[in-house]
Amino acid sequence: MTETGFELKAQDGKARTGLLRTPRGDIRTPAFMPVGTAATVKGMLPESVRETGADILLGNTYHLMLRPGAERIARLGGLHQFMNWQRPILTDSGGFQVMSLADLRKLTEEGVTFRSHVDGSKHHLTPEHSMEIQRLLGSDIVMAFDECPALPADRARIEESMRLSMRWALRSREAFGDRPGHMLFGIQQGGLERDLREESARALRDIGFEGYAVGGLAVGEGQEAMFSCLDYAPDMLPEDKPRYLMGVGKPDDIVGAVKRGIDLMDCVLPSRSGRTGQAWTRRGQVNIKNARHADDPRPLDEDCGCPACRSYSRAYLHHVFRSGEMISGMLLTWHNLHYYQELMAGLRTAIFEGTFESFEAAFHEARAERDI
Ligand code: PRF
Ligand code: ZN
Repeated sequence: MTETGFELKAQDGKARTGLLRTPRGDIRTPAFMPVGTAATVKGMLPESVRETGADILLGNTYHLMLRPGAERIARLGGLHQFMNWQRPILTDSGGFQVMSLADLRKLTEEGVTFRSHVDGSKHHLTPEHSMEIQRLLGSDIVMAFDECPALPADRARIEESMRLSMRWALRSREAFGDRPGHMLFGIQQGGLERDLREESARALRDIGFEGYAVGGLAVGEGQEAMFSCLDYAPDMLPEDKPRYLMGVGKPDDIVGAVKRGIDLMDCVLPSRSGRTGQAWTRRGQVNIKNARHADDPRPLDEDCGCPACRSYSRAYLHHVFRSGEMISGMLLTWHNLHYYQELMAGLRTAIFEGTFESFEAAFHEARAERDI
């Protein structure tokens, strides 16, 4: 069987580019993972997601355990087969989604008890159960089970939560064991407290993982505070392993995170905002709902090669959005995912060529023009 592994190819400042190898294909880093929560990237065929340039998707333990159930997906050949995506899949472990989506949550040392947001049924999730569900799904990159407090929070709450997450990280490692071809990632917590981030990183390094996530950011602290934390947090994690910033972010968050040594990211933003009429382009954000697009024959972005920009006008995109037509979300999601993947490709090339600084300057400059 093909081994998994992480190969760094070049570094420019703290920014890195490389390849994360899995038996289901290589992931070019820095990488953006589109979110396929319910076994679909909403509004996109898997082959279209691939056409945008994605090497890997993110799936969710929480949603899939509730509906249609991990055992059912396993019986149907696993998540890749079920959703018709044969490339790598990373699954989040469920704790974060329980805390943000489920009802009547109860947290103990053992795990978390909650009621489903779908039908109110009662469920229990522990590190061991999360590892079993992610195994049944056939996930290539499995996330350790953790807990993440929203910010701002008291230091005492952040400290207690981080230590619980580190005990759960050890239980996740023990339950996952050694599964050739699959990887387990630990998740650093500790809020914006540098010493807690260090304690968390040390605990994770002692356990040993195939990759490391920076968790607990983009939960209400704002970009400036997040960047201050990213100025040191990734440096605490092993240099020779991939570093994943969970749930981030806007295009400028991504550029800033990569600059600080992050290799993997995921966010619902390009797909979700596509469905609400928001487009992301190199010239900034476009709200296609706006009446000023109603007579505009130009494409969304003259420089974009996606189907929405190649074949349709802003006037058409405006019309189908206003009419509530399904193609509106499909076209804007395609465009947004295409834009995100082009951004990642640009970052990888810039790091490889040692031109990150000028790439970053051009990125900010183009957005400042705002002719849209
Ligand atoms: N932990 C897990 N998933 C997450 C987060 C986390 O801290 C975040 C925080 N941005 C997003 N998704 N398991
Ligand atoms: Zn486009």
